[in-house]
Amino acid sequence: MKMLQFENPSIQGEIKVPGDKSISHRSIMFGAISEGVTKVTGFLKGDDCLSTIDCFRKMGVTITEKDDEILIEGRGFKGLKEPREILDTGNSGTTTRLLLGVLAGQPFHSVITGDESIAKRPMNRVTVPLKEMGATIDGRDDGNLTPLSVRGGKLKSFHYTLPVASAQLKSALILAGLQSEEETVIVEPEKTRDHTEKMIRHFGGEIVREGTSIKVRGNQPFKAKDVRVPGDISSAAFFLTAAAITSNSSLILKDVGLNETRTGIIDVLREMDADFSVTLTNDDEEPQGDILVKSSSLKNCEVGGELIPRLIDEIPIIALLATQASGKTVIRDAEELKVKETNRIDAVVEELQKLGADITATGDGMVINGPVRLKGGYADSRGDHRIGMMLAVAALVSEGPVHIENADCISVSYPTFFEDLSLVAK
Ligand code: SPQ
Repeated sequence: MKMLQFENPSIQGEIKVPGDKSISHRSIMFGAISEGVTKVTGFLKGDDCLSTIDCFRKMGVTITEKDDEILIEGRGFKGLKEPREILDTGNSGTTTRLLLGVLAGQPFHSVITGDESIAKRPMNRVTVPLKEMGATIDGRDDGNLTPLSVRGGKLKSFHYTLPVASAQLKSALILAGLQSEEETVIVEPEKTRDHTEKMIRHFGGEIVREGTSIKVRGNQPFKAKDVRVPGDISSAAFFLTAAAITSNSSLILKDVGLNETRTGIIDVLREMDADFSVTLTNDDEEPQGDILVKSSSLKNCEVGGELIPRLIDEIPIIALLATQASGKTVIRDAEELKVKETNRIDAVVEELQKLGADITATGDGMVINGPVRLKGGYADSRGDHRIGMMLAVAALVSEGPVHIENADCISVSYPTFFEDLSLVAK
């Protein structure tokens, strides 16, 4: 149990949040399927990304750590080996789903499993289309739940409209499509994070986007190329909120990733009248910049539609932000929250209610009335890193202490979160 108590705190100074989780996973995967050695800087050494490293090592890829760099000795898609052991994806949905796409095209047998939370997350969104492409996949609940066994094979040409806006599903199908003899066409209902597409181009491959449809050819050679991972905007979101909701705060977040498919939180901060500014420091394929954020007088907003995929992981912290804003904030079109590490609609609403927030669940989101001075109390991360960090930030605006059950899970995406919080909370 972690106890946090602050007396009129302000958030001051400068921090650099750890590397982007989505890009870190993909840097290992693309490094592994390329020819040559890829050097990754800024890699997130959180449990989730370490699970990805572990799985690729089990398929014969040499991955080493040198100072702050990760070196991947790529083997190409054709050089991956049948793993002797079970591939353990831990708590990581990204590892599980993207790996299924890789394994679908591999002419060997493998078994994937993860932790208790992964065992509840739906995999049929990925396994059903991968089976249609030609892979043999089985598991609990007719191939929906882990452990899953995969025998990959020759994959055929495929045209698929995604039933949900999911970057993991899109990426799994792209990774399978890259191993097919023919072309794969994927249509997204809404644009989701495009790190996989950017990685393909970065490693010398081709992928074409026309409106909502994405076309990719199989059998493309990839050449190793160093990757710089920017700071994770999903991690930065906790500190952006911390500074905006406390008095006398002024915080600089350095080198935060600003890929436009991920910056929905910036749009929400603007909509809520937050006092912040962004300075672009690197304008390459994965742009990054510094964000200065100050204490803010916040107003309510509406979050829904196409914005949802651009901030899906930030909704727990946006809910907290809304408790400190004047008026009624409505979050809608976010049913996907129900199949994350926890049911994040229930978890956010029930845990924030315990601390004294005026928040109600709806079928596809939540409604929050503010501003409310939180009381503090006992709450539970439920094993979900983003709920754990949201509760820790809630302690900054609570009268009494906040006790967080299961705070250890934060290490999946932000191992140094509490150190960084104590560094800037004055
Ligand atoms: O990897 P995991 O556990 O699914 O992580 C989460 C998170 O909060 O860190 C979701 F629970 O992020 C997903 C995100 O929600 C990471 C991701 C990606 O890297 O492709 C895409 C999103 O998931 P989805 O299901 O919308 O594709």
